[in-house]
Amino acid sequence: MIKRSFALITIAALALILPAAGIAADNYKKEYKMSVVVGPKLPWGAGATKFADLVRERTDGRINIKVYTSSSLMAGKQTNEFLIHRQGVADFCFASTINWSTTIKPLNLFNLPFFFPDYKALDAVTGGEVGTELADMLNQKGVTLLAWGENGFREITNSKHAIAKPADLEGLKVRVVGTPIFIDTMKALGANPVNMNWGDAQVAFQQGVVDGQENPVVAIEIPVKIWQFHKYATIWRYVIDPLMLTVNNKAMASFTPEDQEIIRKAAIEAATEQRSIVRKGLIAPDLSALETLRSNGMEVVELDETARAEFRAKTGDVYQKWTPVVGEELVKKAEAAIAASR
Ligand code: X2X
Repeated sequence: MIKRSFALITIAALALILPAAGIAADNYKKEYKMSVVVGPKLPWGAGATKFADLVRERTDGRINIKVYTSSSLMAGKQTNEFLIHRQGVADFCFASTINWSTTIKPLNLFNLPFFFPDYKALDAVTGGEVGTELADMLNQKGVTLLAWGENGFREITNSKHAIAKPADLEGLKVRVVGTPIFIDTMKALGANPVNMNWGDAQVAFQQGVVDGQENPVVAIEIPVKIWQFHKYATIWRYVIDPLMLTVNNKAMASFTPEDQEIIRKAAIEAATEQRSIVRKGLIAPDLSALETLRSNGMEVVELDETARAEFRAKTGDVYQKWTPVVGEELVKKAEAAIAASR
């Protein structure tokens, strides 16, 4: 009897030890890959580097993450990022919801035109039930959302004239990401959208192949010195672009629980810092980021709520068409969270 229970305990102990041996740190890869669409100097790319550095330091070099910037893991095609992440080509990503929304339709929530009024509304949505549901959805598709970072509210710039009312967009050739809802929104506003990857877009601005573009002020427009190409900016907050710091589930499961914890904490730290960097100068009373555009010669139009409502009305059909694609329930929950944040 004693012998038998001893044997059982031994088997039980082995059962505990053996799977753990499968995730010993000696089995780690020499390099883990992290994908980022933009260059290393932008706050978005710098946030990824910060995360990789924190993980390397805190794991004493056990987990070595190399950041592949400028869409290099997907040969420039930014809308393929989720696919290569899911396949494990990229173990980690610091990714825009826009670039993944072609594959994961509910992420178009953030692309609904004139849906999010401000940062408070955004935080209420990502930090609440909707954020959790989106994280669960990603998890089912094979990736873990570690933290929300931010690209920001996307503001339009162009080389032709100031945009203060929808009619001002008529016929303007505007570069957008290759994501269908952006084409619908720009067409609804009377513009002539052209889709292009970010790498090609910067050359297109330079050569004047397009008249305009839309991107966040602090995260993109200031670092790329958009005033070199465009004289007019309109602050219209038409869509919000959160970033997701993620890890492939298989890669995550290959790390020890201690290292997983280090990864989770580092992600929250790096993404939170990145988010505060890109919001700086964009929230009244500190609107210094808009001053930076002006001091570089740009004419900046800030839409008030009445003017913004006109643009929103013009894109009503886009909202109608895309709500079922996102999911009626999810849109309703987001609307409730936004209303509660007022
Ligand atoms: O391509 C863009 O405009 C960028 C860099 O903002 C995104 O990846 C969504």
